[in-house]
Amino acid sequence: MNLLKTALVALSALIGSAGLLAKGELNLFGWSEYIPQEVLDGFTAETGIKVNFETYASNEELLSKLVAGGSAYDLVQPSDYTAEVMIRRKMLAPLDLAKLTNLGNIDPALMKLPHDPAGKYTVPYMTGTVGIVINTEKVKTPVRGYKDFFAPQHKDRLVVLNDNRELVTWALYSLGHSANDISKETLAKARPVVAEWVKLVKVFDSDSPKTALLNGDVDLGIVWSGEAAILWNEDRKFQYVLPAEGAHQFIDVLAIPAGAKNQAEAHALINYILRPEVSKLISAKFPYTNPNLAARKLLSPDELANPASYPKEGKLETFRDIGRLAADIDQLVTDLKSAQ
Ligand code: N2P
Repeated sequence: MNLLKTALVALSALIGSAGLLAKGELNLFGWSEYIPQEVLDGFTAETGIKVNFETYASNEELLSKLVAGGSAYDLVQPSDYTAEVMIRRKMLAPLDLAKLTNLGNIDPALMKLPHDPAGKYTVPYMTGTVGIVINTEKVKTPVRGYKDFFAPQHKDRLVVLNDNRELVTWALYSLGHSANDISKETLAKARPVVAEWVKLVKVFDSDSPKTALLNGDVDLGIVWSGEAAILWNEDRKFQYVLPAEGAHQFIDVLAIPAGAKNQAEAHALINYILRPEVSKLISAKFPYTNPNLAARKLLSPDELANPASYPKEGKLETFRDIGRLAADIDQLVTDLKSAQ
């Protein structure tokens, strides 16, 4: 027995010295088109920690995968309001802030917000807005808000996010409500508006809505600001407008699911992402609004002047946890889309 043990120790030392033994790993579940692979590769090269990376395209997809269990994620990337849901349902592990030595780089104005008032569970990753992109070579009439966007003459010329909460919020804004004014009554008012709108849309896409605009399939979009920023960098004909009625501002965060097996590794990746030079790489590839003030100092004047990444003005609101009404929203949009 002892001999066997000695042999095993010798064998693992041999594998370890040959660099064959993994120095840990972690399972990351993040938004698609948001975390550059080169950042994960850089982390692995430095730490030896392997990152298994899966992606999703909506907060609802993240939540349902986590609730279904089975997949053992160590690091996830919810939006503010979904982190709020997860904290309420005790789905997140408290962070060990002592391990996050680079946390001071984050804009203090984005810490301890209502979704995580004690700042115990979440670290801002990127923030952004949801707004209108217009191909100004194709669209000559002014488009200032949702009502202009969803005009009958734009039928089959539109791409919008494939996101139920977003779609219903735009309808609420067009009716004069604010983003979180969600009740059975306001949803009943939003329903006929959404019913008309879905008939006009050509493409629903949350992963890469820029693609339909770039290849000329559509002339207008309602997209995440980072997608609009990429379009602006490609061609100045793509203009970004924050809808006059009101626009959604999101703060997407990094968080560790309760019971995650590889929490030390997850903390290491969060702290790596918080480094200014790493965060700068994220901005270069996915030009959202960087909450890391030390990283922002490293961005070029051109990056900071991108009107989609760093909008100058806008009537912005964040989403809140709306409890069971989230299921009503999903039902409403699913019904209306399937009636198509
Ligand atoms: C990235 C999606 C970004 C953010 N593809 C949505 N909150």
